[in-house]
Amino acid sequence: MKTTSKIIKEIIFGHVGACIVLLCIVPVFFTAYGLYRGFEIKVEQISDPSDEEDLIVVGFSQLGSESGWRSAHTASIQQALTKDAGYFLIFNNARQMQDNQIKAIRSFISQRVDYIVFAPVIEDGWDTVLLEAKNAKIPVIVTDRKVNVQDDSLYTAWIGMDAKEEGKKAGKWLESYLEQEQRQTEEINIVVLKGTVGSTAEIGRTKGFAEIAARHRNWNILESVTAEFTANKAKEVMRDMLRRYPEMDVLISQNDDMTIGAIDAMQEAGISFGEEGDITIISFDATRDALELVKEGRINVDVECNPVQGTYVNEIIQKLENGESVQKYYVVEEKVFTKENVAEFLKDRKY
Ligand code: GYE
Repeated sequence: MKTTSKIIKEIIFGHVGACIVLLCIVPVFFTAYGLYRGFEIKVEQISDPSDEEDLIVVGFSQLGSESGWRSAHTASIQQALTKDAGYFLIFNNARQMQDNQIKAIRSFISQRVDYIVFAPVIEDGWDTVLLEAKNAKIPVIVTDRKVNVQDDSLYTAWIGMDAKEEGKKAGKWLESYLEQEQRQTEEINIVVLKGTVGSTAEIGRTKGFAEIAARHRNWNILESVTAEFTANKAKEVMRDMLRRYPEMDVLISQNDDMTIGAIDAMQEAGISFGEEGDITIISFDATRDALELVKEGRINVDVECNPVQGTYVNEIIQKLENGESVQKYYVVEEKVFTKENVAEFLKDRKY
């Protein structure tokens, strides 16, 4: 018969023994398994090169996600440079900061990507980092906004819009609208919501409109304020301008998101706008949401800016891959939308 103390000893030593055995076996097992897995991975890499090795590696630095237009632009690049089309796309969102874009480009260089695609937040300040890309022999494709560099050979190609022409189109529309309304001699008070200062869209749209405005002594630009291309900021700025300028006749808003923010502020203040209202609205981009408002006559005119640029990027890369030469500048096609012509385009508008 076992004594109580024997039973206790057996339990303790039995479990301790089992624990010791387990403690010895488990690490041995995992080490062996780890070695086996490691070995397996190595073998896989050597004997069966992964698909990625055949893909064209593209680093894409997007400047941010401030607007509906920007989402459409990002989607267009992502939809063109897919794995099925032969690409491995590394995406980076710089959240409106040039420094972040410079860091992203440097990281693409150190990863030795095949191509760098980027949408620069502002025009200035790219010479150094683009020279680094050039020295690393990585072609750079600039999309959307422009870069202002000393040496144009720092990038291979640019795809984007004619922002100055867009500004002119806005001015010319206002010219003919006022004529039609027989208000050519009336004093016309204008406020401008500008986009990101120093960006191509802001520089071009401002210059283009100013060129037309210069022909009219009765056009009075009361103030131009940046709202950074965002709806929230525009609502804030517009609230303030409506208080300060009760005489406002025309709002020029350099993108649709800001227009939508400004409309919120006008509604809040009980001020009428659009075809039937007191304030004439001129917008840019022509995204779906804004075109709905054009259709309703709440935005008078929307000057299109085309974000569908991914197909061009793909075409350029394919040509370069085949050793063909590419154009330096590609300008996308753009229209002007009013209540009269918007319906036929709205039905196919994806963004
Ligand atoms: O108009 C605006 C944006 O650079 C053309 O950037 C682009 C502009 C576009 O976020 O909505």
